[in-house]
Amino acid sequence: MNGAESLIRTATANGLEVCFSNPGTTEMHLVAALDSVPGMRGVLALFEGVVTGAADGYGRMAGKPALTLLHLGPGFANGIANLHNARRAQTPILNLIGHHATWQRNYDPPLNSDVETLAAPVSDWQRTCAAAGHLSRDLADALAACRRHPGRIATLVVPADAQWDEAPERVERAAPGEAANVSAEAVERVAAALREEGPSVLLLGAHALREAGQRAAARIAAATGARLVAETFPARLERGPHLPALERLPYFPEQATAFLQDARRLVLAGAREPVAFFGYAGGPSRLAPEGVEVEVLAGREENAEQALLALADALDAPAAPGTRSLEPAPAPSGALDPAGVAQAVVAALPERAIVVDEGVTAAGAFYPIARNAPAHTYLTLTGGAIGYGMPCAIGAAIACPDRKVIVLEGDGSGLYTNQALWTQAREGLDIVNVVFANNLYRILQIELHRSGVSRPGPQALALTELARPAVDWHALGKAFGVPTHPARTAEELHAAIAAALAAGGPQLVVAAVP
Ligand SMILES: Cc1ncc(C[n+]2csc(CCOP(=O)(O)OP(=O)(O)O)c2C)c(N)n1
Repeated sequence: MNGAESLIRTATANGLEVCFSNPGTTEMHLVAALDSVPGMRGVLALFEGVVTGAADGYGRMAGKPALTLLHLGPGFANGIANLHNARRAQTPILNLIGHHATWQRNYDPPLNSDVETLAAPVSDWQRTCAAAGHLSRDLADALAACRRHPGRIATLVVPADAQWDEAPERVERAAPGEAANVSAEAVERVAAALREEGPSVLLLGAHALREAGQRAAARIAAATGARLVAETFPARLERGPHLPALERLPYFPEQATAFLQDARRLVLAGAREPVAFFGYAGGPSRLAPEGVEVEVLAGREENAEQALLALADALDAPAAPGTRSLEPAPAPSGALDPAGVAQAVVAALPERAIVVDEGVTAAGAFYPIARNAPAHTYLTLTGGAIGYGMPCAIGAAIACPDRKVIVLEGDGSGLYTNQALWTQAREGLDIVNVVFANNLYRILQIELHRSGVSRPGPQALALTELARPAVDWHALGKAFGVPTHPARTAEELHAAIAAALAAGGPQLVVAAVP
């Protein structure tokens, strides 16, 4: 058995099943090991940003890491933006980066680079393997690092000679991950604060947004009147009539501050204290207004579900409320403004769908309108680096083959990683991509306006519009082997999504947003 086989055997023996890949010469033995060792599904993506975005979607939905297989420093560097998003999402991912044979690296060949430095900012754990005999232990250590609650990114650099040299048969086991429980004192302190006078906001993030956390939060709200609010960009939020209708902290700082204005205290469960996404001249960084007490129930890395359950019990809170009755969603009609778009998507949304939202301005009304949608899982862009949507859907669809995945995709964002469509087609994944073709970076035009540029000049306009030439999304879908459907009104969008869902497999709905 060579080192590459030892590595893949260790991965499969520890329950890993998928390797999102874009390999090169320094990964050939790992590529070959996917055939000589059974049990690992290799999935090719044509750009590393698709590899890492897919691993993010997989990790969010599977609750365990996928492997990525990347080609030296430059290949890894191409995947960094989506690893940045994944790190913000606290997604478990195990990166394998092939490298030159140890002795070859000394000669500084063209693809040589300081991969360890590139990996550091997006890796919670990293190691460069010293020899084939270490690979099983290295992989098990990397996996143990990924399993630290709620999920981490581990990067293992694997020199080519470590892949081809002989390795022992022994397969190492990775330590299980454990979540750090919140102390009884911390729970009691927050319970005491919540018993005091004045309105409270309970801000939920990370695993507090899974079902158990939300149910416990609903009990706390019933006992104390606290307002239940989701962080602005959750990695994974469960929604549906069986769960409370969470509000969501607004994106723009002045809206978020106004939203929190009347609160006396802000209790954080798995969420950070909210800060502005960007600083604006004269604007705030911290969003909680002066005078709002901030209480941390559970930090981002603690067990927020356990903390919420313990808090509900400490407050003698009643049982979780039953199923909410949904208001009938308004029938989609008229223009493809944000409300029309959201109505069309919600009306077509199947039970248990996974919605990946990178729709930027066009999808701005989806969250509030989907309050009355059937049960679904909602994934958002956690780190602000656009180009995650269609790749993330690949991973979500592979992790959950019995569920439909719907991507809400801005056209500008989608063009960063449009090669994702090819992998969706090749793997036959049940994904409906809805692209909002406004031929603009609309949000940047809004930001220009907010920066005080009321009449942008020709250069500023040229850097924020995509219409010359407009991208032909139908041709793009065809090029990658994905059937497309046009939509110009909310009625057409609803019908197109319904037809795409019924057809099955990857589909592209091109919504001509005004
Ligand atoms: C990696 C990265 N590059 C650039 C940006 C800056 N940026 C934010 S939104 C945006 C354009 C989004 O356009 P689109 O997806 O078409 O949505 P729209 O604003 O039109 O609704 C850009 C370029 C970013 N956030 N991330």
